[in-house]
Amino acid sequence: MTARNFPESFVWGSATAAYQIEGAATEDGRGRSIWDTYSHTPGRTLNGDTGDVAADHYHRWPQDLDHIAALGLSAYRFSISWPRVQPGGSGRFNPAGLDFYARLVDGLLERGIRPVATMYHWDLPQELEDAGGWPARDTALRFEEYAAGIVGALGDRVHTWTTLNEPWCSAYLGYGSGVHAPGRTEPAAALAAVHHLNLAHGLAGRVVRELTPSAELSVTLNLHVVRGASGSAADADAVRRIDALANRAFLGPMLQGAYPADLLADTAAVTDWSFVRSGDEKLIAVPLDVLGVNYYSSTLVRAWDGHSARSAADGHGASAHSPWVGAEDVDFLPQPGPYTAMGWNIDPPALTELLLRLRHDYPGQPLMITENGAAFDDVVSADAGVHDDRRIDYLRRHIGAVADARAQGVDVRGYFVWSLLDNFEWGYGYDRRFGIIRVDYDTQERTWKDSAHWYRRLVATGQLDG
Ligand code: PNW
Repeated sequence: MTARNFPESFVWGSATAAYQIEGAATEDGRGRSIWDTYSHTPGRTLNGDTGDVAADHYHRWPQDLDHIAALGLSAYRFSISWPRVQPGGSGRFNPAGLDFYARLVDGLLERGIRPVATMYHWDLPQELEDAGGWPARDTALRFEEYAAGIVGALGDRVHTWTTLNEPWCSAYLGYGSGVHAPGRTEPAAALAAVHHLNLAHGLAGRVVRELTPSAELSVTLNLHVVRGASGSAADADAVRRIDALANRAFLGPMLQGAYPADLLADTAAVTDWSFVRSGDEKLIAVPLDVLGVNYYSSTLVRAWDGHSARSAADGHGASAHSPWVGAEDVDFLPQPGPYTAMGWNIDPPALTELLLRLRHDYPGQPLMITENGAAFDDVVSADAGVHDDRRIDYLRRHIGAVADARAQGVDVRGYFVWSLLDNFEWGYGYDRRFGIIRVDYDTQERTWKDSAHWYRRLVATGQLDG
C-alpha cells in the first residue's frame, strides 16, 4: 500500500449543473431552454423524465451548500442557467434570476467555498435555437452579451469563470447524433456548432478578462483517450481522426490558435469550414488560467474496411446517426470492462495517460479535473445507508491516477467529483445516479452515501490509501 499525498493547496470540489439539479423550471421569470423542449418531447428521455423539479436545488440551495461545507470542500462548480438570467437569450436580463446566483455565490463565500461558475452547461434559450442554434454565428454573439451580463453582476465574487462545459457534447450529441437537445442530426451543422461554440468561448473569455481581471478563466472539455485495436497504420489513422474530432477540434483553436489541418481535410466532404472567418481563431485563443478536464472512460477504435460487420459500441451500428461526423470509416469496439451503470468502461490509467499527453502537447497549461465520477445501481440498505463500494473504488483509482500524473510533474491543481447530488442525467433521466449524496425524488431528502464519507476523509487528510 502506497499512500499518495496531495498538498494543502490542492483544490477539492464537487460539481453540478443547473438543469440537472435546480428544478423550478417556470419560476421567477425563467425562460425555456432547449432541454425543456427536448425533455418534454415524447420519446427523447428515459421514462419521459424532465428537469422540471429535479433535485429542487432552487429551493434547497442553503442546505445543499451546508452539505458541501460539511464535506470540507474548498470549491464548488455549478452552472448558471442562461434562460433563468436572460429569458429570451438576448436583451433583457431577469433580476430574479441574477439574484438567485448572487445569493448562491454569497452563500458559498460565507461558508469559505470558492465559487467556480460555468456559464453554459447545455441549456441554450429556446429562442436562440429557433433562430438557428449553435450552427448559427449569431448565437456566439448572443453568448458574449450574456457573459457580459453575468460577469457584470457577479464577476468580482466568482473565483473561476468557466465559459463552456463539454462543447463536444453540445455540438456532436446535440446536432450530430441528436441524443442531446436540440436533437438535430445534421453533420455539417454539428461542425458549424463546434466553431461557434469555440468562438463563444473566445468572446466570453475576453469579457472575463476585461470586466474582472482578477478572476481565473477556464473552459471544461471532455477529452477522449482514444486507443487503436492494433498497431496497424490503418488503426493508427482511425485514432488520429477521432482525436482530431474529439480533442483537437477544441484544443487546437483554444490553446494553439488554429484548427488542425488534418481535421479540416478529414471533414472536407461534410463542410468547407467557410464559417470560420479570418481573425476567429485568434479570438478563440484567449489565454486560459486553467484547462478543465472531464474524464469518465476511454475509447477503443479500429479502421473499418466497409464490409465486415460493425461493432455497435458507439451507436454506429445501432442507430442511423453518429456523433463522429466524417469518420464513417472508424469502428468503435466494445471494451473489456468492468463497466459503470452507463455502460462506460472503467479505465483509470487512461486518465494518467491523458494528463501526461496534455502536458506534452500543451506545456505550461495548468490543469484541473472538473468532472470525474460514476453511476452505479445504488441500493438503500436496511440500515438506511448506501454502501456504494464500487463508486468509492472508482473514485479512489481515478484520484490515484491524478496522483500518478502529479508525481510525474503534471500541473493538476484540483479535482471535482461528479456529482454532489444524484440528478437529472440528461437522456437517462433519473435512472442513473452519479451523486455522492443520494436524493430521494419523492421526499427530496439527501443522504450521504458511503462515498461521501470516504471523500470527506480524503479531503481532510489529503491522503489516498490503497
Ligand atoms: C458529462 N458521452 O456528460 C456532463 O458534463 C454532465 O452533465 C453529466 O451528467 C456527466 O458527464 C455524466 O454523464 C457527458 O456520451 C455526457 O461521451 C455524455 C458523454 C460524455 C459526457
